[in-house]
Amino acid sequence: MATPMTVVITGSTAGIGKATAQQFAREGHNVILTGRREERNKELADELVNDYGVQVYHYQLDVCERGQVQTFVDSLPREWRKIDVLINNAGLAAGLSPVHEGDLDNWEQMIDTNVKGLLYLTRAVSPLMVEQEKGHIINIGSVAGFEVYPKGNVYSATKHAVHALTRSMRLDLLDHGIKVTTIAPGLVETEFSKVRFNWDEERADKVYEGYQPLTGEDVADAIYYAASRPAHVNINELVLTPLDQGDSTTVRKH
Ligand code: NDP
Ligand code: 8X3
Repeated sequence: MATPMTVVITGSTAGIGKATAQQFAREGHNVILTGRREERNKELADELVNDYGVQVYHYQLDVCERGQVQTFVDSLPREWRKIDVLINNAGLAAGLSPVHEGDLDNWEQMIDTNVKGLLYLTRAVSPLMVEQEKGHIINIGSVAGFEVYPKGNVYSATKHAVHALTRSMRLDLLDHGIKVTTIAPGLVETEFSKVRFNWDEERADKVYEGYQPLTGEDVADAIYYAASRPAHVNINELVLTPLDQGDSTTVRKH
C-alpha cells in the first residue's frame, strides 16, 4: 500500500466532499474533515475510523470566515500539520436568475465561498507545503468554469475564477514542487441543486431527470486519480461529465 497521505477536504459534509473523504480513507489515507455542519462530520469521522482504521480529524469551519480559516490551520495538532493534499471543494450555487433580477446576497455568498473561501484556505495551507517543498492543491472547478449558460452568470464567474486561480497557483508554486489541479465536473447529483433552489426538492430533482448524472463517487474517483499519480506527474485539468451531457446546456434525455 502507498504511504498514507494527510488530506484536508473542505465541505466534506455532503456530496463530492463526503465521497472524497470516503475514497481517500478506503485507500488508507488520513483525512481532515471540515464544513459548517459539524454533526455530519462527526458521524463521518466515526464511520471512516471504524470502517478503514485510518486517522481522522474534524473541525467546524466556514470557509468564508478568514479568521476561522487561519485559526483552523494554526491550531492543527503537530501530527496533522504535514498536509499532503488540500482539496478546495466547498462551494455552491445560490439561485438561478438573469442578471437583471439577481439576488445580491446570493451573489456575495457564491463569491465569498467559491472564490474567497478557496483563497483563504490556499493562503493558510500553502506556506506549510512550501516549507516541506511538497504538496498538492486540488480545486473543484466545473464545466461552468469553461462555459456559461443562461442565468448561471455569477456561479459561472466564480468557477472561471477557480480555473484561473488554479493556473496561476501552479505558476507561483512551480519552484516549490507543489502540484496544482482543477477537477471540473459536469452535472453531479448531490445536494447542489437543493442548495441552489433553497431546498425546493421537487425542482432540484428535475435537474437530474431523464439521464444518468454523475455521482459524488464518480468525482471522488477522478480526484483520487489526480492525487495518486507518480511524484513527477501533475494532472493540470480533468473534465468529466455524464455520458449524456454534451455541454452546459445540451443534455440527451431519454
Ligand atoms: P453539496 O451541496 O452536496 O456539497 C457542498 C459542500 O460544500 C457541503 O459539504 C457544504 O458543507 C460545503 N460548503 C458550502 N458552503 C460552505 C462554507 N461557507 N464553508 C464550508 N463549507 C461549505 O454540493 P457538491 O458536492 O455538488 O459541491 C461540491 C463542489 O463541487 C462545489 O464547489 C460545486 O461548485 C462543485 N461542483 C458541483 C457540481 C454539481 O453538479 N453538483 C458540478 C461541478 C462542480 P456545509 O454546508 O456543512 O458547510
Ligand atoms: C455545477 C454544474 O451545470 O449546474 O457546476 O453549473 S452546473
